[in-house]
Amino acid sequence: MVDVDLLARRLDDAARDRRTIAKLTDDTSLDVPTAYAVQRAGIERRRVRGERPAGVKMGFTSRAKMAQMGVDDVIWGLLTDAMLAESSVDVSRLVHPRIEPEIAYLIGREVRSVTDVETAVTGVAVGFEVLDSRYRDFSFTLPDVIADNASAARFGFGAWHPPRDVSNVGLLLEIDGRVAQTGSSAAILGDPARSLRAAARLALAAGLTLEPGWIVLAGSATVAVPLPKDAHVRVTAAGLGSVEVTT
Ligand code: OOG
Repeated sequence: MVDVDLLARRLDDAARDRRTIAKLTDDTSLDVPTAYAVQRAGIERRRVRGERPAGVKMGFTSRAKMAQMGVDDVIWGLLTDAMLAESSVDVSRLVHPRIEPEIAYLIGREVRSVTDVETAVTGVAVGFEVLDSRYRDFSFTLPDVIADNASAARFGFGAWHPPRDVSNVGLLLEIDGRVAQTGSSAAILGDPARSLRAAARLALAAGLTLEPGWIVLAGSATVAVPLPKDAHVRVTAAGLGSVEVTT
């Protein structure tokens, strides 16, 4: 029997102590459903500390990311209010942070079915996600990264715009005025709206509903790049403006 709470504690302690650990699968045989149980137990620990759920993040929704991490299935994780970075990210609290450009959706009302999700969206924005794997060298298998809440660490987004077609918008990630990555939202499952529907489907299957005020991060269109200290980052999406963050 896998001790789900023990594994969740290993990951949670590593994040709080800012250190990496060996992959859980090095000494435990972990399947995908059990890995999600570990993820949920980790979120529960955060909830007990007073963090509140703030949305859902999708992962490995683009080929670039799948190839970067050697993993080939869409995954998801939960965002909490403590992960929201308004204008700065304190990288000294993270181990080996990386940043990636994203499309963010704002959920306006409870989503009770997958077909319901697009009409429940009240805003779309350019966003970013800061990843920080709790595993040594950012190296993991699919169950490991699921258990680790899909490497979620921090996230942010720009101004909300009325819902619109974002199936092919140009994305630009700049660090200190230099282009770090460029891509198209079309890299996200062909259309980030597919990722949004997948988020609703996965949440419902796990007995969760997307709630009003929740954010859905559709996943990166590009590889993630190291997020250095004392950096100024700008992510721009054509027609959606920019979001900036300093470290
Ligand atoms: C896992 C998270 C992947 C994305 O956008 O594909 C992800 C990782 O790469 O550490 O969030």
